[in-house]
Amino acid sequence: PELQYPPRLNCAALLLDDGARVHPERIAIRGAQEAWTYAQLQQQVDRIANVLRGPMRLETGNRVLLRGANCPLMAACILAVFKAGLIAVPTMPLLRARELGAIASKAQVNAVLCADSLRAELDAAELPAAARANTLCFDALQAQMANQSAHFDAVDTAADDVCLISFTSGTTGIPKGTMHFHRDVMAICDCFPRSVLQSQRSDIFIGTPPLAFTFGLGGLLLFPMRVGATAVLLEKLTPETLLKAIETHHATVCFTAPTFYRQMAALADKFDLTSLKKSVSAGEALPLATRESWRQATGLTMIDGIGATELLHIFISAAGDNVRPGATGKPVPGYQACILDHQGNPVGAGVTGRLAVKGPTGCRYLADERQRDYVLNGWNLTGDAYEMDADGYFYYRSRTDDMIISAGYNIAGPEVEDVLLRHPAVAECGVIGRADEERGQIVEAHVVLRAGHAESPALTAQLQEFVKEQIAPYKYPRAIKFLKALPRTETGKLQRFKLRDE
Ligand code: 3UK
Repeated sequence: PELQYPPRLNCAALLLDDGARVHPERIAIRGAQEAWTYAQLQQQVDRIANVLRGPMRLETGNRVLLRGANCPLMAACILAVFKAGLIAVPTMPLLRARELGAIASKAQVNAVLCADSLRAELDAAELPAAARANTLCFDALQAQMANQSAHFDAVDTAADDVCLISFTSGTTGIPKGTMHFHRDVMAICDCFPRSVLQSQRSDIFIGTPPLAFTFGLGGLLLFPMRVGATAVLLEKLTPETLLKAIETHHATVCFTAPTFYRQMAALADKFDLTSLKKSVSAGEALPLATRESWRQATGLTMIDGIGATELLHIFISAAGDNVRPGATGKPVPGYQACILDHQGNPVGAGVTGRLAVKGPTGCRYLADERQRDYVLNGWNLTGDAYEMDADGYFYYRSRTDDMIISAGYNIAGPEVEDVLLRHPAVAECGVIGRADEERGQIVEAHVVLRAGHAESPALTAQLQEFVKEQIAPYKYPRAIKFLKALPRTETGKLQRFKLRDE
């Protein structure tokens, strides 16, 4: 892909102002109530930018903490921060006061824009005094917008000025801030959506990931804008309401996590999903069982893609006929990937090792103490154990830290999960290693049963047999625990550390 950008670049000027000039009347964003054309979105964004640079007195490079569920105004706030030459620090809607305080102080935020419904946790958070004094809730923001001009000239920023500080959702619970430039925003729009997704102007994007998560920021705002398509931004979606919304809005592209697709597959026959052409799964490994049930329910070949906050978006993926069962895919054009051993040397095909990635959007941590762990000679180490086949397809095994070592065998939890998910009684499951005197670790499965099934010693034995029949018997779960629900992050990731701590 052509990833050369001019040295002076404001990503909002390119995404928004170009769109508003070329196709002002196309619908840019639909919310629960409103629908904004590109021209209307531009006016909203410009009014917010005028509030930021006028009454809020912010200066180029200042940082703005953003807090809101997916809705048109939240999208406009993010774009306004970019356009005004400021730095967006989006925060996940479910974060608590303590986490918000940590982010505000780590990112040294100068101001806050916050949805009124998410105000309580913000009020309880410890914020830098200047940011506290410069906090606007959406109601107050809208009142101020009315007094501002609907025109704002994009601030002339450098392509490598930081415009976004994104915090990792943290399967470990400790959020890390990562910095991204204006050109990184353009680069993700010009990689995965062009070569793998092949998005078009006629597309209608929908899905669940929050705009505060770069999976959602790209998939539900930046990618549609890059091609003049429409983004549907809805909050509090459930598998059922997302299916309904796909039907109502005639959505063509869906972005969500594997666990959502699993639940949607079971309900899909109640909805008209014929508009849907592409479904993208990311955030955690897509079990083959989920890929297959989604295909049975909708006829669609899921587009799996691995992305990371550190690298901004998806860097290995495959679509359509290029999908190979069990593999995430190949490096997205623009990116390179390889597998390294513990010394940092490349390993051959069929050997599991550490995934290393290079591309236009490398990791830059805000506090650089972890930089050396993530980036080695320009290669980004994502913390994932992967394997490559002779044709260059990449197969996910587990997080590097989550590999289970039992009686000398390496066992990847997700492989055992994929088998368990094929059992008719199993709705969700998570497999971890539990410390064991004799074997070092044993495989322990945490299972959520489907409605109509009850736990029993007989079912436990049946599940264990089921695994032994399909994969090497030493991988079977020696312990099985039944839960009502699995602990997950707001981004759909299983929190294995919580299963281990139980
Ligand atoms: C895991 C996957 C297997 C993997 C993300 C798309 O998830 C995103 O970013 P995070 O920083 O987490 C990164 C880690 O999540 N992962 C993500 N996708 C997959 N594992 N298969 C997948 N398809 O461990 C990775 O290192 O929260 C995803 C776009 C933007 C993102 N930020």
